[in-house]
Amino acid sequence: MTEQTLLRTQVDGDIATLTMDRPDKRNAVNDALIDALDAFFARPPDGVNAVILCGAGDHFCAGLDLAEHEHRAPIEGVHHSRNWHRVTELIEFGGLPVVSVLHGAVIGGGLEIATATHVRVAEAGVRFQLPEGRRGIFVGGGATVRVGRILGPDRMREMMLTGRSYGADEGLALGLAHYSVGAGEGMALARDLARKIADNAPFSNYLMINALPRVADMSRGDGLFTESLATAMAQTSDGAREGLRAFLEKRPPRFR
Ligand code: 1HE
Repeated sequence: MTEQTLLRTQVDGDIATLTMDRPDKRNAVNDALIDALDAFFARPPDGVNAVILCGAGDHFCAGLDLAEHEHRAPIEGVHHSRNWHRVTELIEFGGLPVVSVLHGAVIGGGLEIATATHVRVAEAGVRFQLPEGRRGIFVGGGATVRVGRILGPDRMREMMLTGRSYGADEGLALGLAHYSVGAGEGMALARDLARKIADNAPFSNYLMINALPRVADMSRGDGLFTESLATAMAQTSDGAREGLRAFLEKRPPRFR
């Protein structure tokens, strides 16, 4: 199967919808699928300003393809995990805002991919779970950092030790999701949110995506200084000129 068929890409105006399309395997992520995500986010089509990421069939993603997870030497395991880190960092920090529609299994590596996206819409029936303990493995696609920072290490540890799963409303309360909607309602909301985000000034979006989590990693003083640099860059950009002019002229801004 080619990369294109594992990850279906549909571009509608300035919004791209990516569908992980391996429903017979619950969209489990094999090397070809991670390569297809890599290829899209490394070189997104020109003119795309927001992305929607979803899964075909009844599940978002059942995580790492366990059938491909043959015995590896330790160094090969490091390379495999580092590749997931590279691709999930590209999703999170590549500069394109990503809205994910989460339904069914959002398990293991599926949750690691989901937490690299910026806006997460969870449908009723979703199942957030980290079952690595049951498989004799450990998270390797960024969960210690991303899920750990959302839930806190204490709650993440309990989640992993007991293999419990959280649903949409719990995920909303805990921060795994930003919206909880009924079954089948996620895509409509995702489109609406992607439209709003794509209508923002691109440089402002870039700063939100990149500056906020980096500032959270800094000391207070470094964070405040970085904020000043970011705001000065934004305020002197074409986007600021257009955004402020549009406000004064009582019309919607046109950034592109
Ligand atoms: C898979 C995978 C997979 C399904 N790798 N093949 N992730 C997990 O431990 C989750 C494993 N999957 C499940 O628990 C269940 O499949 C589901 C709850 C997601 C769905 O259940 P169900 O009853 O709808 O489907 P199923 O019958 O279990 O699976 C259908 C097929 O998908 C079946 O293949 P078939 O050839 O027998 O039809 C399954 O083998 C296949 N399948 N999930 C490979 N994950 C960067 S490190 C990340 C570490 C992790 O992600 S660990 C967590 C892995």
